[in-house]
Amino acid sequence: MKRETLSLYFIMGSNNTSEDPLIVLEQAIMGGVTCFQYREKGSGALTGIEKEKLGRELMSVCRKYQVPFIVNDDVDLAIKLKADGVHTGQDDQPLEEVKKMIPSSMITGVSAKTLDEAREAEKQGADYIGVGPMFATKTKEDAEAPVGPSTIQQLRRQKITLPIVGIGGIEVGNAQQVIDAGADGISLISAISQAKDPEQAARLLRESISF
Ligand code: TPS
Repeated sequence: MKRETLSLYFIMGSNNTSEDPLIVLEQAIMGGVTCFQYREKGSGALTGIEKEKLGRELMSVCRKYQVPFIVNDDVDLAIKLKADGVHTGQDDQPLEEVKKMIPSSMITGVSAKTLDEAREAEKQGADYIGVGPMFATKTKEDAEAPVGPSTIQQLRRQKITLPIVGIGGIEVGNAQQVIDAGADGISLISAISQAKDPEQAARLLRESISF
């Protein structure tokens, strides 16, 4: 995948906003979001047919603007919707198995924060890794302690060449640190989904980073 696709990688599920997620996503894309992940997780998350319906609707917003649509964790849903990609965490299905289920054209992303996890992701053919939490985050209920941008710097020093996005607690004031550490982009939920003006929030985030 092109590294530029990861510049401003927005993630959202129905419980990350009090507004209509379809409108939030469209505004965020207008503000410069380059990639989107549908992550329907945590308290009050939709399941079954409702989860599928919202996924379909969010995907059609992405398609309108040619922004890649990636599904978190749910490989079956990604296949069913013909999503552009699927993202898995270390506690989810191993990428090796996921790869056997999906078309070879589908983007695969993995959460990784140690050198071993990053090397494994690379070996299994991940297209990118998400490294974090960079900073303290309230969004992920099971989030571990922040690992900081220096983790990305270390992965680069150890010759991890995969595209990397930093994630967790990223906002305008700390985004450039993540890029300076060697990331290809920033990934975030609340800085956009909880913003009063998601379009402006996305624009300010995009303007706060340079490569
Ligand atoms: C690309 N993850 C790590 S921290 C976090 C999530 C969802 C919360 C961020 O929220 N990398 C990618 N996708 C993922 N789903 C993860 C990692 C896992 P906030 O920006 O509000 O702090």
